[in-house]
Amino acid sequence: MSAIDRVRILVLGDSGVGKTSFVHLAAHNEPLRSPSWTVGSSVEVKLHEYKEGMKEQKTFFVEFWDIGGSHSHRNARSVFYNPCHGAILVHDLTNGKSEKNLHKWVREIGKNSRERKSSTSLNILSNSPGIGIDIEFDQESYIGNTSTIPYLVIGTKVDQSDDRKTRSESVATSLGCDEIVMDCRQTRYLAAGTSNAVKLSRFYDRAIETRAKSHKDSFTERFGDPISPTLSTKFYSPHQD
Ligand SMILES: Nc1nc2c(ncn2[C@@H]2O[C@H](COP(=O)(O)OP(=O)(O)OP(=O)(O)O)[C@@H](O)[C@H]2O)c(=O)[nH]1
Ligand SMILES: [Mg+2]
Repeated sequence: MSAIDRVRILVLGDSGVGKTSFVHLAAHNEPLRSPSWTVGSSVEVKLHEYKEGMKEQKTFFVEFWDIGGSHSHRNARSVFYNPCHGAILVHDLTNGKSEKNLHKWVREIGKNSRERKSSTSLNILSNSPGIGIDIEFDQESYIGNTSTIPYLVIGTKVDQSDDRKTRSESVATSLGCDEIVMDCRQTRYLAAGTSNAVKLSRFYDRAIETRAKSHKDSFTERFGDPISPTLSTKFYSPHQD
């Protein structure tokens, strides 16, 4: 039997927003009654069918790397960031600051990615109502990551929030990704067939494609592109008429 491939998803956001609660629900299909504060990171795994029902269908392990959000542990977190095939950004709908802070988490991914090049300052998310933020960050790695890894934004504690749509959509819109608004203590928010379940499944599929692409890129880096003109000429021209 062949081994099942794994895809690695980072779950990021401020302390107390509900990352561990979300991951538990997504991985076990049942709510976590009394989560404790995550120190460092914890990993949960679930099986996912890539492109279910299609001829490309294949089973993968999705690894959720649930990173403790405490500010005091930020320096120790970098060890968890590589490799990263996708990121779930979690904020608490009752705490607007946790949404604004998502830009810091995106920046942490950028800072800890492999490629570090020129530094610059850009105004990211500035088109979003209420979250115009100037950020000093590593432009190449930020852009590299935003363009190469998929994101999903989760707004938690919808059961306690009145102000749902405008806040939760803005970061997701800026990143060009889907969003899910939910109560992490209720199974029905991720039930099979719901639009949330479809968004999650689509996100896992994108992460799997990102992983496949990064594997192909590192192969190409080491051995060259197997279908590049150079290789074609070298290996096939002697057999041509
Ligand atoms: N009402 C409500 N409470 C929630 C929801 N999600 C999480 N909680 C509660 O919020 C608290 C913090 O949740 P955690 O899942 O531990 O948060 P975390 O983001 O993992 O926090 P750190 O591990 O410190 O980074 C817990 O008491 C959860 O039960 C939700 O959707 N609604
Ligand atoms: Mg936690």
